[in-house]
Amino acid sequence: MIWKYRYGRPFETDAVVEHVKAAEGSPPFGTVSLEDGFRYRYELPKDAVVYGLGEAVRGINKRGHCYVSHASDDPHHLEGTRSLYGAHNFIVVAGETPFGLFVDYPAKVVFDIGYTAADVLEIACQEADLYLYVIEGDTPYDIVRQFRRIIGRSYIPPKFAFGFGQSRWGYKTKEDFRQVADGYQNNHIPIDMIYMDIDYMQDFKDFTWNKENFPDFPAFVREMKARNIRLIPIIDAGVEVEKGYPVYEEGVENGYFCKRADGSDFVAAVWPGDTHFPDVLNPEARRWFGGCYRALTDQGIEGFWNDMNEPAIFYTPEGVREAAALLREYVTDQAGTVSIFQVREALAGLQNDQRYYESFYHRVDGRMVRHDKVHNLFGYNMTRAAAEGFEQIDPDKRFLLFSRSSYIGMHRYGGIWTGDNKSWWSHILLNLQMMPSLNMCGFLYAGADLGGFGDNVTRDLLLRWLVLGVFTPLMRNHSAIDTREQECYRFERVEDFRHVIGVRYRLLPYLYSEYMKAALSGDLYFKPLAFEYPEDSFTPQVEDQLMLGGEVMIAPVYTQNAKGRYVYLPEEMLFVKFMPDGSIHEEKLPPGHHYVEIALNEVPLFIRAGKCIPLAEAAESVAELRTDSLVLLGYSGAAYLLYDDDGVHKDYKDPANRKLLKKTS
Ligand code: MIG
Repeated sequence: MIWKYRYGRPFETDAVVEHVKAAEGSPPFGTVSLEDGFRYRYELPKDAVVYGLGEAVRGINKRGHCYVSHASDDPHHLEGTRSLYGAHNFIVVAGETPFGLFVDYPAKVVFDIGYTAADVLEIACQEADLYLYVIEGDTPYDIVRQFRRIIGRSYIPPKFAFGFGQSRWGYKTKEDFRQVADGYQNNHIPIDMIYMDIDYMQDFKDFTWNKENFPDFPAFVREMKARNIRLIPIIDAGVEVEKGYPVYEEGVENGYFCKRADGSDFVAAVWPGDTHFPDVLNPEARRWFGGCYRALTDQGIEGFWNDMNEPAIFYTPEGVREAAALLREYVTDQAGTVSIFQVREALAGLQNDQRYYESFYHRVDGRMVRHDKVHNLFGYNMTRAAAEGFEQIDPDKRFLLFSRSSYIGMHRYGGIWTGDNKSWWSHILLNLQMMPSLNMCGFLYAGADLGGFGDNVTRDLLLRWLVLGVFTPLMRNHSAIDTREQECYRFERVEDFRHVIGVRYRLLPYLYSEYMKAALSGDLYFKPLAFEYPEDSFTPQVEDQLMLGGEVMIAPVYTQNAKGRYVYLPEEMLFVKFMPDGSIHEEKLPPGHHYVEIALNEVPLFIRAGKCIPLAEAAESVAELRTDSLVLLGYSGAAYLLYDDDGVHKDYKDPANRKLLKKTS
């Protein structure tokens, strides 16, 4: 059962695509006050778990802190961080009578989940112009599936996107990329993608490439593709202000950029210096910006990542002028009324100053809408622009696409990566805990920067993190410029990396099959244990294990110097370890708590009682993966429904895509 309440004049975000009849009166759970903006309040039952919020810090159970939906470019994902890049306003309160809430409101929303008062949930936003969806169901899992149905089918990437990808901020020339390709392939570490960060561009201009470093770009794209490697370029939100640059000229001429109050094009400085933001909330401008991706797809490019689309702003000319005036005053100020601390604040505060977001506008249905009122929709609509562009470029073909900033609704157009994490052990756990929450909000194609983006990686950290990454749909090693080099072949005993990533490819038919089944039926790929075992009163406490698809449980090691870990089994399971010598360790474990040993170079997983999973032979790329020689791993007598397709086109309904496999021995 779903109730839809309308308050004031909501902005149409297109997050929900299925018709839901408007409800009258007040919600069946909690109370709403419209006295001071919008305020929703609900008394939390003592042991109720609160799920959801997608991209956010802390545990799978969100209870006990305060979160703010406000797309933010923040590279410090700390316990106290309230806002990350995405705004995913869906939660499930899993008390005796479970229910879900979706706050469809595109500006800042505060979720106080037992922070101010331990047993009170309070959701607030500044203006009472929104839709509130209330979903009732038998279980939290059922509620999530109902929600997923109304927000529409999740994005489906091409199959190559389930391979392993290497990225680093700083790769610049053809030779840099060749070195990465060689580093992997000469060491026989599987790889399918190399990501191109901002340095491939001509002076950081979107939809260009550096002519000196890539004198024949399409030839280079072909060269890599012949090696089964796709190049995946980044696209930033800001378009450089430069006379003669076609994207700039077209945008200005047609009024496709965001405006200041006086109607002039808003200027924000990002990597290229001054830029304009494409007004992706305006359908016409969105169509235009989406069409720009053709400049690269025409060269053979088949995938992109959209960055800086909160949108991030280093500074604006107005901001700099103000800070400079303060500094000048400080220097000449005899009376000493301006302190050095004020100056420091002003300079540090130049980046992503809230005031910038209140000083530019979108044109929506002929009306000017101030950006901060719809802030959380920018990354969503930039990514929607790209996806709608691909639909024009080649409607039969799937493109790889993921974004840094997002809002629910974007899950239909692309995936996400979780932004600038760090090479910290705690961020492996954070990665794990975010995955089911993201899935609940529709984001199935997701992953973190494996090995960590900021800070310096160590070999053991990278290996342990990759073992989690084996299971995340997006499996990408990415790191920041000026950090320790993090490509797998940089470390001692590369055979361990070959093995761990190799296991990803052996499991790929299963992972792909489970992904597709989840996407096509609005289900979860990753689930908290409590969703599968609702009768088990211990499962709500499990914060470091996940169910994957219908057959598997994962429990990676995420602490340094550990030789293994404790794991909780709600039922008997087959404990499987992929050993570095290629053998597979199998051991039936009874329900309960166990300590399992897991060496750095072993990949563990658990198969549920009575189930089995398909396993391929090792391959070095998705293209080389053989699906005609699958073996089944797990309980004898078990059956597995395999989904497979060509990984390129969109004929998902073809009955030939589904095959029942039976494990006889
Ligand atoms: O200001 O393009 O999150 O993945 O490497 C930093 C450079 C801009 C932020 C992205 C990161 C990327 C980096 N970008």
